[in-house]
Amino acid sequence: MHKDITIIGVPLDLGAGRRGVDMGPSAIRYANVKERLENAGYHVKDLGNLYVPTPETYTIENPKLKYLKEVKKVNEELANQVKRIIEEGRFPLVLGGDHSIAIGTIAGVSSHYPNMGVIWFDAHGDINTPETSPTGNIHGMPLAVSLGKGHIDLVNILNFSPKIKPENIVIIGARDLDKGEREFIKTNGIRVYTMHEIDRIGMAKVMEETIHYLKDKTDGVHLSFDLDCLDPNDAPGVGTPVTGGVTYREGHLAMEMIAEANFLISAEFVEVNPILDVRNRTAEIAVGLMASAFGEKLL
Ligand code: HAR
Ligand code: MN
Ligand code: MN
Ligand code: MN
Repeated sequence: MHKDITIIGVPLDLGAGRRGVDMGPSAIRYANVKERLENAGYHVKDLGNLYVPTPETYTIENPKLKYLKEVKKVNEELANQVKRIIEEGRFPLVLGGDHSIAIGTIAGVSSHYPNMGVIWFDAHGDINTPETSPTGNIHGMPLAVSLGKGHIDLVNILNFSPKIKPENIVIIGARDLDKGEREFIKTNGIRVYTMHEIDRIGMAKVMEETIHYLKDKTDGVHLSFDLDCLDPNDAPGVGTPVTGGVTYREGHLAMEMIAEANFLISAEFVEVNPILDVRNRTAEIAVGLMASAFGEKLL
C-alpha cells in the first residue's frame, strides 16, 4: 500500500436529513487520526474539510431525493479531489459525513481503477433508488448510484457510468434491508454477508471468502466503512443504529485481514454522529479500525 495518505473531511449530513454526522470529521480528528497513522509508519497530509452547505439554509425540493442539488455539488467536488489525490500517487482517506459521500469517493477512484472492488461494511444496503427509497435520503442510495441506477445528476458525476460492477462488490454486516434493496441485490447477484452469515461462519471466514472473491478479479479495493455496521453497544455514536451488529473485535479482525490482503486503493469512514456518542467512543473506534486497516500491529 502507498505510504502517503491524504485525509479529506466531508462534513455532509444533507444526505441523511439533518442529524449531526456533519461533525464526524472533527470528532475523528479529535481522536488523533493523523498521529495514529503516522505511528503506523505513514506520511499523512490533512487537506481539511470540503465546503458543505447547512441544511437550514435550503429547502427540500424533491422529497424522493432530498437536497439533490447540494449533495450532487459536494460529491462532484469530492470526486475531483479524490481523483487528484490518486494522480499525486497518494492514498485517499475520506472522513464523513453521511454515506452519500461514497458517490463522490467511488467516482474519483473509479476514474483511475475502472475495475475497482468495493467492500461495504454497513447495517444497511444503501442500494435504494429514488423509487424504492422509503425516506428519500440519498445516503440510502450510493451503491445503486455507483452501479448506474438512480438520478442522472448523481449517476453521471465525472461524466461516466457505471462506476462499479455488481460482481466486484461485497456488503458485510447487513441487517436492515428494504424490500426494493433485497430485490436489487438478488437481481444483480451482489454478494452480501448479513449478520446471519457472520454468526454462522464467523468473521474470519467471511473475510477469507471476501478477499478471495475480490483479490484477483479487481484492480484494487475501496473500503467503505459505515460505523453503524458495528453493534450500537460498542459504537453508539451513529445516526441510524440497528441492534445486533458486528462487535468491536470482529471489526478489528476484519480490518487486520484487509491489511494483510494488501489490496486497498482508497477508504472512507462514515456516519459517525458525535451528538449521540459517549465521550467520542465511536470516533475513537473508527480511528482504531483505520489503524488496523493500514497495518498497525498489536505486537
Ligand atoms: N434504507 C433506509 C433508507 O434508504 C435507511 C438508510 C440508512 N442509511 C444509513 N446508511 N445510515 O447506511 O433511507
Ligand atoms: Mn513520503
Ligand atoms: Mn451506509
Ligand atoms: Mn448504515
